[in-house]
Amino acid sequence: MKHLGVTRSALREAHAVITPDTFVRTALAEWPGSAVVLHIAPVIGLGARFVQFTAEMMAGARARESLLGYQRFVFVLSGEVQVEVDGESRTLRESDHGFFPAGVAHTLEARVAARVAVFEKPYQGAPGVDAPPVCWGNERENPGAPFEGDERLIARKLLPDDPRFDFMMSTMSFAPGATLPYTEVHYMEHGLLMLSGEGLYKLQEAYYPVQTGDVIWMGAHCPQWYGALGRDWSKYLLFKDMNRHPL
Ligand code: UGY
Ligand code: MN
Repeated sequence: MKHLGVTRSALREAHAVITPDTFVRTALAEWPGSAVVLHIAPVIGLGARFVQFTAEMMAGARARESLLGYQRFVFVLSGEVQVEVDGESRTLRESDHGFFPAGVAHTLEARVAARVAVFEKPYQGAPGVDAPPVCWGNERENPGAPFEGDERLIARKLLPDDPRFDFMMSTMSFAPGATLPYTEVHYMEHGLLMLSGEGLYKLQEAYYPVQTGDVIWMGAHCPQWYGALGRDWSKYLLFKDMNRHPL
């Protein structure tokens, strides 16, 4: 697939599929010593209101909070990361995740080489709504719930479902052959990372085979549907803006 410029990566006005053969490593001031693959940025297609990147941290690499004050969600894909925040110290391993509200100082230090999925967004406050707290969790310990009653499609919410948060992170796990119940169209955006398995994603009018490691951006109102293929469950990590009036 890498030869002659052939790739599954595709960019349209309201969606993108970005496959690992096309990843380009760059650097961010907050992540010295880490290679950063910045998958989704506001300049994509019709525009995104968040960023999604993968930080590839060498052992000993140290990162700090967003210098521009953005809130941040991190999900450890591999390795071990020591987090310091508010005088608390925690070791995050595979499938552990953490949320840091806007402006909260913290550090992330790779104890061994680590890969971390990161999502950042400017916080959108709302009158009378308190700021969200620091949160932790482990995706594998999260029991989740059937999505729209389908036992073969399990949704796990990785943040509290509460109006202090202006976005939700979740995983969606599909048994082979399970599908989203219908083609969704919604004003909220998604950033997606395929954590395991394979399937077929419908985005606008196109169908894409997708597999572990692929990233998808779905812009506002992008028609979207997924069906799982292969012999094993597939799972993706999903960002979605939530809880705020769009005007
Ligand atoms: O809830 C959602 O928006 C989710 N089901 N979308 C998706 O998986 N593309
Ligand atoms: Mn959706």
